[in-house]
This record gives sequence, C-alpha cells and structure tokens, in this order.
Amino acid sequence: MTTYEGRLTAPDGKIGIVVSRFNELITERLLEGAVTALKRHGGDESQLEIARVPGAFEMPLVAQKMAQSGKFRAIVCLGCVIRGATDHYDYVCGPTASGIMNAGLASGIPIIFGVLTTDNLEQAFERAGSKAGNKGAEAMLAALETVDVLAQLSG
Ligand code: INI
Repeated sequence: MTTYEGRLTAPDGKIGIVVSRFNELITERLLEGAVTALKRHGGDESQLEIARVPGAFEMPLVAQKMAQSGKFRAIVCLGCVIRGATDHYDYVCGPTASGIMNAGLASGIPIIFGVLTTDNLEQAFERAGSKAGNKGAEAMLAALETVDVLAQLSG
C-alpha cells in the first residue's frame, strides 16, 4: 500500500497571499499568523508576495490571476466575513468559497480558503490568534501540506 502525505515544510519558490481589507483588524492578524507559520516551518518572508483586495468577494479573481502567472507554488486567501443584519453575508460567503475552489481547480495549484465566516466580531477575534488559534496560520499549513502532497504525486 502506498500512502501520500504532505509534510509541513516550506517549499522552494514563492507563495502568494491574498488578504482583504474588509475587517482589517482581523485580517491583519490572520496575515501575521500565516507569515509566522511559514517561518516556523523553514520558510522566510522573501518567499511571499502579498496582494491586498477590498473584500472577500474580490479574492477569487485576484488569486486566480496570481496562480495563472506561474510564479507561485500556492496561494493563501485570508479574509473575514461577519454576519450582519442583512443577508449580504450569504451573498459574499458562498461565491467566495466556490470562487476560490474553482480557481484552484482551474490553475492546478493549491488556493487555500483562509476566510473566517463568523456570527460576530468576538468569534472572529477568537479565531485570529486568541483562544481558538489562528486561522491564518492554519491556512498556511494547509498550503505547505498540499504543495508537498502534490509534489509527491507528480513524482
Ligand atoms: N467583505 C468581507 O470581506 N467581509 C464582510 O464581512 C463583508 N460584508 O459583511 O459585507 C464584505 N463585503 C464586501 C464584499 O466582499 C465586496 O468587497 C463588495 O461587495 C464589493 O464587491
């Protein structure tokens, strides 16, 4: 039996990060978590290129464009969508998630969904470095693992 399992090691080459300015207080913490996670696993900041976008909804297009450039091993998308009084949340979350998924499938490199979807700001803070860990760090680890498993599969 052969099992492929990606290692949590920084790859050679560049990693792109798309980070949204909407709910910036949260997304900057996610970005810090992602950068720290890369460094903890043998990478460094010179490997990173960061694109800032207005909101989560703009992420799929920008991530896809970065992926199509051929410069990156993976793209990590970092955002935060907080449920408000209107149904805007639903219009943003679904398309963002499926857009990011489709961009990854179309480009053939991992495009990671590091987007918090929470009921309120408190839940977002919990997931951006306080009691429930840092989703930005988790997203970077998902990128490292997936890059490595893909490399193993393509021999
Ligand atoms: N964008 C977010 O990233 N998070 C949100 O919580 C959010 N809310 O709640 O509206 C949000 N909206 C903006 C959206 O992502 C687009 O930038 C905007 O609709 C322009 O296309």
